[in-house]
Amino acid sequence: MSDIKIAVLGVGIMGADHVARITSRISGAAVVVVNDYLAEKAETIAAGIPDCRAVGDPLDAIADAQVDAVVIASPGPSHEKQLLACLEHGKPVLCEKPLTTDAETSLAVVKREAELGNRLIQVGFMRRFDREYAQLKSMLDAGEFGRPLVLHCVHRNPAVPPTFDSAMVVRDSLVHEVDVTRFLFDEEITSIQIIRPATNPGAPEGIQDPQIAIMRTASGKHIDVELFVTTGVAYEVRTELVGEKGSAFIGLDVGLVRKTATGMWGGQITPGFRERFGQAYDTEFQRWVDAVHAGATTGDYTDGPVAWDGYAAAAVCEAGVRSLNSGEPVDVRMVARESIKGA
Ligand code: ISE
Repeated sequence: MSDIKIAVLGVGIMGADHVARITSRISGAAVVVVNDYLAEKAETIAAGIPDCRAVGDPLDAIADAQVDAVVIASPGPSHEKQLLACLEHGKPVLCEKPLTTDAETSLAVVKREAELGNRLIQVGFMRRFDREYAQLKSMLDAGEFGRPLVLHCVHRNPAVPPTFDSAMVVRDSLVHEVDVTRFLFDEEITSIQIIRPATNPGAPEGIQDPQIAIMRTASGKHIDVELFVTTGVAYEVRTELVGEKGSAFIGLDVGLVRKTATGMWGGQITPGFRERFGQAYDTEFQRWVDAVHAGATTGDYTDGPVAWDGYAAAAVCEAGVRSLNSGEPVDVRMVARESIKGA
């Protein structure tokens, strides 16, 4: 079977990482086109890959006759236009979160995909492919904890880019726990409250950090999340699930533990999400490429979270940002999935 020829749009930290992943760690695909708003960056990356070109306009890259499938790793505000172009050209696409920047435009993308018939859009919620999350999900589905009741989560970053603001803590970081909740519990989140504790004196001026999110699902399950994105220490993502017959904890992330003659014991911290979720990204991409190969016969070019999951996450985050401003619990406004045939 010949390789799927991929265009990668956006070669910042994540996009460049995906180029390296497709080129050297997964099988069945090759990067043939790269695009970035910084043309020089795209040209440098293309020059390092055999038979790869830099293309200046992302819409030309999508339309390119040589391109079979697209990876969108460009900034969120470009996603809507690029996704719609992928749909119009019938090209399968793996889109980094967010699907689009708001629920309304995400819904428009969901509807357009449904109208056209084929399932072409997969969203890059990579935690679903992490070994520990996947194991937790299968144990939960096998009934090992009985009915799940509560999820306690911690999401800490050592630092964030200077452009980060309080709403981005919700849209960029909490969005992963939103997806994890929907993935584990198989139900929608119906309300969210963001609590603003005393802020970290070390956080950049004006950013509310830490934040505590409290969410509730349709059947009344409780989720709490500590978000703290300027700890100055390590990348830490932990999740504890509590059910009627037991609990489980993932994300200890300890690796090798050593003891030294100084009387200390310990290991190494994980610096960032690329290290913590490297295996998850590799698995996500391999499964997506395999699904794209299979899609010609099935009409489904995805194996993971789809456009609907991107829309649902956007709707929860939108309510989260409203709560961040008011301090009150806010109900999530979403259309019913059944109201869109094929969503
Ligand atoms: C970042 O954008 C990500 O997507 C990471 O997975 C997340 O952990 C981090 O908090 C975000 O800033």
